[in-house]
Amino acid sequence: QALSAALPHNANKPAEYVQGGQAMPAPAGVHAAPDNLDATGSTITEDNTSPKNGSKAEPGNNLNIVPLQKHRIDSGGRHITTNQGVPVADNQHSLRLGERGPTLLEDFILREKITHFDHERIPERVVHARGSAAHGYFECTEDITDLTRAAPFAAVGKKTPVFVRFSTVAGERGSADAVRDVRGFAVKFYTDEGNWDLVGNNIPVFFIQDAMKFPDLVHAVKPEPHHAMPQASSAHDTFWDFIGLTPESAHMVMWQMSDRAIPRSYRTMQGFGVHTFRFVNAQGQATLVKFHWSPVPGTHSLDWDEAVKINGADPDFHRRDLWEAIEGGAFPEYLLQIQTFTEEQAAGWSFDVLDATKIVPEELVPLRTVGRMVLDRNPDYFFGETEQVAFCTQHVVPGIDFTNDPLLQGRNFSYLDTQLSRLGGPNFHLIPINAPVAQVHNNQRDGFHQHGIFRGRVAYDPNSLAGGCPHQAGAAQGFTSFAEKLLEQQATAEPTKLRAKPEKFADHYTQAQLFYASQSPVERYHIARALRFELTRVQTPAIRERIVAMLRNIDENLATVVAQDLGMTSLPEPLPAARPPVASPEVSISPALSLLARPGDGRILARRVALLVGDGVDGAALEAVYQALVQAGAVPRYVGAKLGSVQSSSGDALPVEVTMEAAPSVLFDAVMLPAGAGAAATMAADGLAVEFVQQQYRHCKPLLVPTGAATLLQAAGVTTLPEDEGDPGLLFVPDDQVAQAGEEFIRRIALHRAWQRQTEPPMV
Ligand code: HDD
Repeated sequence: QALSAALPHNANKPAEYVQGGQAMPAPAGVHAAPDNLDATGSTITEDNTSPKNGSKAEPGNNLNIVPLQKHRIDSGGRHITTNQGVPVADNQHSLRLGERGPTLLEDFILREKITHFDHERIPERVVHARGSAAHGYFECTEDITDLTRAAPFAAVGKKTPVFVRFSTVAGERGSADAVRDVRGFAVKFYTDEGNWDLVGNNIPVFFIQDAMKFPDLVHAVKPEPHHAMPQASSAHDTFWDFIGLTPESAHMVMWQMSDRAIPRSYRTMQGFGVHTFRFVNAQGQATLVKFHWSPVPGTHSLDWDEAVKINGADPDFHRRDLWEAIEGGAFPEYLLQIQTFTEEQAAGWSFDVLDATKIVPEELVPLRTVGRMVLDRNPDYFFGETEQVAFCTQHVVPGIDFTNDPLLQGRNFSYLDTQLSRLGGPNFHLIPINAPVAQVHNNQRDGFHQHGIFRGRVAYDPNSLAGGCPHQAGAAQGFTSFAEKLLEQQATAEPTKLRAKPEKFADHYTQAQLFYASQSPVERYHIARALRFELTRVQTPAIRERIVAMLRNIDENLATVVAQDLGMTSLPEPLPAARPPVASPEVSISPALSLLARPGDGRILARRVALLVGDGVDGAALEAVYQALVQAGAVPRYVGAKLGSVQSSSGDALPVEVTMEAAPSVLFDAVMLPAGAGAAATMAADGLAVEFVQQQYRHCKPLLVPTGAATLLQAAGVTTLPEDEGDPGLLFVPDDQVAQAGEEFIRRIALHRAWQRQTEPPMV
């Protein structure tokens, strides 16, 4: 019973999850499925047709990407055919001259099959190759039509379908998920006025200020070209060489060394548009805007020691988490928050809003929530959707416009360009996942893999032969670039062609200082530890020293700690700063920059909880805690030494769902030690169980400890119990009260981690 309650549920794919002909109900507390879903789920029928061919997507009623439906293929009940639709009688044997003779060239079935296979790889993305994606919708929750005419914000309650791809940056397509890296957060809005791609990251700033440097940055962080190592890691000489010689990266490096770079889940990280963009309203008035995605479950990260081990235990950790959360109905949800300001306001600030290495502190311009995004459907086909989706920063819609941020301007060239080689030509917009919901009409023709069958003899504009169609939309309906006037001071210094940047860009340290100063003590410790790890792997002492010299411009204490950790006997001189930090910045402490500032909504949806079991456990107590966790939307698992079942103290069989060997400690967010002194004593003699508890403790996770299980805790080396010092992650419960402990355990799990437990070196 317990198991069936936890079975995967996805209201958007009723065809896959039916019981007795009925879609399974969503567990309590999760989002209800959108109400206008296509009842056929993922199953294609012959009469599925695409509204794209005929009608325009109805404004405000484009919740589902209905056009994708016609491309979904189910082969249930069908026979194999060739790509020409010819039924294949035998798919096991090639055509040969006698049983022991040569294979015949005539075998077109074999040749077609092998040829297709030989060509089934495409180039991986040059960066962000490793990623995972999901469908969902964006819902506008506040009227901002005074700021923008962009279609997703046309009315409160309007829903726009989205496809979101999360990624790491440096690793190759098959690399591990839990590496220390920036995460991509790319959102494609299928608006009824065309596609808008907001191609952001989980960090609000970037390493460089000008797109001109991007190939160098990427070459520095990717595996070194002579031996192609290391994979998916910035901990090597070329990366830190580049950083030490590129002081504008100082602010970003603080973020990258923080726990932001090892998120617990794609569901628990923020997203940022990074650049300053422009909103334009129906009257043509513009406002500058920064975009933030804030996860409803809060911002949570891993511990580095844990992340390293996860990459061995489950390299697909984040991909699996996203997939399972959606299948289980715990739909990832983010608020869209904006910061808006005028050119004049921005001109008065000590930093330049065109500089992608700077944030606009929330204390200076507060966040305003204008919408929410819910991811409620997994892709059907990884390659067809997640791999072939093509995000381009230049995909904007009326109401959204660019600024002159030199990084953004360069990106606007790069993304379309890269798709040409990645997806094989200029028609990648016809690949179903990239095709807009809005109709496409223009005079662009031909190219590899053209799908359209254009009618008529006119493919030019202006024309009279087709009545002038398709015709220009005009400023009221069509996209018009904002008629930007350069600010007075820029306009008077007569514009000339030059390769240079504005003066404020030269301040590289004020906001790096702001970030570091705003971190909690444990976050600062983790930054120092990350720098130690990365620089210890750097082989060239001069590169390490240059980084410490850079750190001295950020925080003297941080520089000292890192230098000591690297065995340096003296501190190098600080790097010369191109411009001294701002004497009195607008904001010098920003609590919002700490991960702890966003603890979440207190729910523990999709959190994985291990309940250790062995012979003699108190089955009734376990079952009660298990059910409480299921009710809270978590994913409990009975974890034991071997599959099968254990015998509870009352003689019942309790299923072992996973083993400690196949699903070690790092794959769980919390653990309940065995309820029952006998079971605990047996486990105390099992190295795997001891290690399981030890690592839960070391990684600061919540532990529910029935008093009878103290032996196992001690065997794990947890001898000085910090319960008296208020460790909120340690919950001791008398053996006879375990059955009632579920609720309290859930509260502790919602706190995520008891970081105060961490010692240097680790206590266990
Ligand atoms: Fe980029 C992919 C985010 C700077 C050039 N980038 C890519 C993706 C994300 C970002 C999330 C993966 C999209 C997906 O899931 O398919 N990139 C950023 C952010 C940046 C940034 C937030 C700084 C603010 N990127 C940047 C610059 C350039 C590029 C300055 C080039 C001048 N990025 C690319 C690319 C990629 C890409 C080469 C590789 C694959 C792709 O575009 O589709 O064009």
